Amino acid sequence: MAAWILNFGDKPYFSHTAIKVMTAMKMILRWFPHGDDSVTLAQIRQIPCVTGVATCLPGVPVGEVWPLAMLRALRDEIHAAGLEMEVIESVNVHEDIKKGLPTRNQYIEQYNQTLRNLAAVGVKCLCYNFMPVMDWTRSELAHPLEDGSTVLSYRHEAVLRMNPAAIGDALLGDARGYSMPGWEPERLGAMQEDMRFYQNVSRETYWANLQYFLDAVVPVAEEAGIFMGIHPDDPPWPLYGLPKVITSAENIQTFLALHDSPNNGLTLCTGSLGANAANDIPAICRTFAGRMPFAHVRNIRRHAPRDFDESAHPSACGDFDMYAIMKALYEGGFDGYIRPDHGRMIWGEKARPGYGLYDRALGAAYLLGLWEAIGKR
Ligand code: CS2
Ligand code: MN
Repeated sequence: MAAWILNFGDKPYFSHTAIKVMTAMKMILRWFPHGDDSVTLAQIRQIPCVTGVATCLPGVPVGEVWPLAMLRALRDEIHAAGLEMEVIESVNVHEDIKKGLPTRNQYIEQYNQTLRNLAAVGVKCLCYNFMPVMDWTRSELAHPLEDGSTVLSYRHEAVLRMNPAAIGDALLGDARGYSMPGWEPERLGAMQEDMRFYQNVSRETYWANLQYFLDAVVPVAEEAGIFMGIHPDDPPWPLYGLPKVITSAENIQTFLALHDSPNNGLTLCTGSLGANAANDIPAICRTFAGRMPFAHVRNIRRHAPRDFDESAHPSACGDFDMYAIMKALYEGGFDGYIRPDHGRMIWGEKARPGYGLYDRALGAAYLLGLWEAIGKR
């Protein structure tokens, strides 16, 4: 475990706890089991150099222990297809934990048991988020681009005009029958009440609730050998008066310091953090690469400070310099898992919005090409 020092703004950022997840980066793809995905493991196996999947047990209600027998069966299915199951995305955090209710202790214990069960089937990295009420937000799931493809898009005014439950209904209606992670039907039912609850929760209290969670789960993750990576808030700006935490380099630094452990890290999501043009993604990669077990790398095109479309992965197709991002990860010593993130829907594919095979395969190949070229300079 290397000690490392990096400059963060004018303050040096020092940590004894840079992680060593693996000896080399691994390219993976997100995949949903139990028939909840149009993409097969056999197809993923044929994308050059993709070694595994980030997956989940979508049927287990939020807060309950993920059963060992189901995890074993899932691992065996993935291994039989010639792929690894080293990354889980996501074990969602029960709303009572985020709200700081007395009942949180029981859900935290169950979270810890899930961590132990994940370790028992060889999982090394866990992606989760701490967004109140809703996971990611978009105004449209099939926004047409000039090339005839469709993408997820976000228009701030349109989002403000809709109430969150209506967004949930609209998103599920456009999801072709696939589950939309983060917009589970049980969440939608409780949404109005949850929204009201958070109007009286300050950011300070919310940070304290996050710290309480970390203090309870990170020691278990350490024992289990699991690297946890929190996913940034998507989009990274205030919405509906809800507290937001993982939105900027400063907040990432605050978060990592809440519980300083190699097992308490960040899932980089370029598309989430980068929606705010003030976030310098290559700088964030250089600064925190040692605390990132997992990276979601995709591109977006901004149309206004708070309006954007997701785009194809190459730099030329969006606002990000993907070479600079991958170079910063490489030079920062990143040795975790990378996946292409949401892709366009192309070539007539009918898949879960954002999670088709074709454009994500193009994304993986492009990112691997950049990585190889950077390594050979
Ligand atoms: C998002 C999230 O990164 C993504 O693909 O769409 O659903 C993400 O998986 C979660 O926020 C991670 O917990
Ligand atoms: Mn992401």
